[in-house]
Amino acid sequence: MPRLPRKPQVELELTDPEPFPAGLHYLPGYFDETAQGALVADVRQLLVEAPLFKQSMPKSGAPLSVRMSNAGDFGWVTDREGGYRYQTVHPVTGKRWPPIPTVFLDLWQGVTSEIEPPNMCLINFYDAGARLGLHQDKGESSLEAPVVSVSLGDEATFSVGGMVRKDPVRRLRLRSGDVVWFGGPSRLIFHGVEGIRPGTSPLLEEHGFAASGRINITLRRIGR
Ligand code: MD3
Ligand code: FE
Repeated sequence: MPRLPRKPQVELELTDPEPFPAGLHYLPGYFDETAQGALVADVRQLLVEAPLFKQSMPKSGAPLSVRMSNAGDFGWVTDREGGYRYQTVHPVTGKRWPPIPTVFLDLWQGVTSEIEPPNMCLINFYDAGARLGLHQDKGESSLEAPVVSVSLGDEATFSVGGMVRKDPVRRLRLRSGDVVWFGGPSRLIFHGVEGIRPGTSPLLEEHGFAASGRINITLRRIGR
């Protein structure tokens, strides 16, 4: 039986005529190469204290392909037994998370003008096979505060949907040094990372990272 042709997927770029959802701010090339190198050095140092670890889904225990760690007062953690939660200690070392590097605090202040600093910094590491399915960031009382993200290393195909899962998704290529931040009405939009393009950036290897891939940093403020 002949198969129906697949609908072509259009890669949307900077020239995209569609406006972004209100509250989504896309700042391509925010950090230049020198600044990106300094950020990688900060992240590397942070990961010595708080190594990347494997997380798993609540109930099923299915592993996430993205390895993670955190900095700040709280970290985002998930496992089969405990489900999604914020906690003050690394689940493997049992130690408090290291402080959020100053450059990230400055970034938060510089782009959002928020008075209160972030108290949570999630570090996501994507290797060639890693992806993050479409999801909403729905953690507790963090919705009044924005989320600020920085991409470092290999390019990623980022998908941005709408307020319900079945809303159409558009794709955005996130490159090393890009900043994306989300405030107000855009905080609950579905989003995900379809995958990375291995070998598109030498940044991580150039700065002593053992593995190549992509690092994404997200800054948040959660209430407590
Ligand atoms: C849109 N991280 O950690 S960052 C996550 O590239 C996450 O690692 C992705 O989604 C990554 O939860 C995307 C961009 C981002 C972060 C937070 C958002 C997009 C968002 C919150 C609301 C809507
Ligand atoms: Fe997210």
